[in-house]
Amino acid sequence: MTTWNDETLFSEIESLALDVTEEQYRIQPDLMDRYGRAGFEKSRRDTVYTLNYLAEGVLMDSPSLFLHYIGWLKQLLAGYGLTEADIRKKLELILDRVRAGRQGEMTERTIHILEMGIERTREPAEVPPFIAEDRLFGREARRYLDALLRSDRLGAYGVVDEMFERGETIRDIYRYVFQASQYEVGRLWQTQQISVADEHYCTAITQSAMSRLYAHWIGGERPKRGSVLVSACVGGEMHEIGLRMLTDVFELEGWDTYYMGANADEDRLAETVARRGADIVALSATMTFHVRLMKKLIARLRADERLTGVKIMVGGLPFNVDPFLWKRVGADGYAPDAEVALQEADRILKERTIVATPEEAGEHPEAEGGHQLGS
Ligand code: B12
Repeated sequence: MTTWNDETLFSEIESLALDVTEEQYRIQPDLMDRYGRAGFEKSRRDTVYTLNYLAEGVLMDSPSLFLHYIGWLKQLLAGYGLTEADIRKKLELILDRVRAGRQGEMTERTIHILEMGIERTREPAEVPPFIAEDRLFGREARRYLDALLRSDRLGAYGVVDEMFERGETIRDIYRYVFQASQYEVGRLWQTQQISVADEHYCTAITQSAMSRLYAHWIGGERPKRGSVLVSACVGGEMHEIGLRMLTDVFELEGWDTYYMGANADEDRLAETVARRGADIVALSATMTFHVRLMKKLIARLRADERLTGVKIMVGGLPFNVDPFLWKRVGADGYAPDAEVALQEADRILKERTIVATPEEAGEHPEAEGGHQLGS
């Protein structure tokens, strides 16, 4: 039996997942009848995810990261006919192995978080819709998403054009139409109301709708505030639209921004931050199992003597789940969305001005301003 202890927190995940899945299929042979060999493989893969979320919750001392995942898993698996008792059984089998390998503080924490996870399976896990017609721009968001879901690209563009022509701001279109519809697309995928292909299609059209809007504002008149933002997703992270929206909102507000997109290379990021003379680096992670990479990346940036005085802001799903997580990864600030991020950036920069040495507070002569996409 593979066990779990302080040293093997991550290294044994694959074999532990196999062991637990085999045991569950032995105890519940009906699972093989219902889902076959392919179902077994999916279950093993899900267990790898479960253990990664667990390990991340343990390392970050953040039970809520794991508890949020259990709620999400419960809703996801319900679509496949798996019950909360099935999830509980899996967690109990993991708990047995953690207890068997018991040693040290991390193991204690793991047991505690797992026990809470087992309780969490008993609670409701419904995610309410992200679009409601009685919310601000709710009708537009509804029409936009409906167009996407019937593969009507021009219809979706039409909703955006209509809003833009009647004077709604790009910031509002991003927030109330694009962000809301992306969240709703995620919910529809999770509850098996749409396929992965549908989700990819909706996302691609939203990316193109954002790009179409650039023609209206990139390169045009805008306020200039002389602050520089470099933004990137932590290594392995593919979710980049939220960070792109945030970067655009900063650009609209007069920042010079440099967007490095998904899956950023650490050395290139550090190099870019130094070369652009960034005031703030915005780092994004959506998948919880990237949080420890975020912590490592921040430590790496802090250790770079070219980057003294550069401030680091973080965001993305796990930081919204645990609003204190940003402190634990060593960031200077966090915001739940692009709008709040603007205020948070001001707060961070004000704080820097108060404590900065004269050199740190100075201008960045080498900074090359201007909004640039891609890396
Ligand atoms: C599109 C999408 C994808 C696309 C991403 C394409 C792209 N170019 O970005 C692809 C297909 C790659 C993808 C893959 C996966 N995805 Co996905 N994806 C989504 C989806 C539907 C939309 C993401 C999005 O555009 N959101 C809209 C933006 C505007 O919102 P946001 O990211 O939250 O950003 C805002 C704030 O968080 C904040 N913010 C973000 N970054 C930062 C940074 C700073 C510094 C600050 C201050 C603020 C900040 O400001 C942003 C703007 O307001 C979400 C659903 C969701 N709820 O987000 C699922 C979702 C995130 N995906 C999910 C999953 C499970 C996956 C996969 C594991 C699926 C799989 N089995 O392969 C993979 C993992 C890939 C990886 N390793 O990264 C789950 C995650 C669940 C969980 N509990 O962790 C979600 C929530 C779907 C769901 N409801 O189940 N996905």
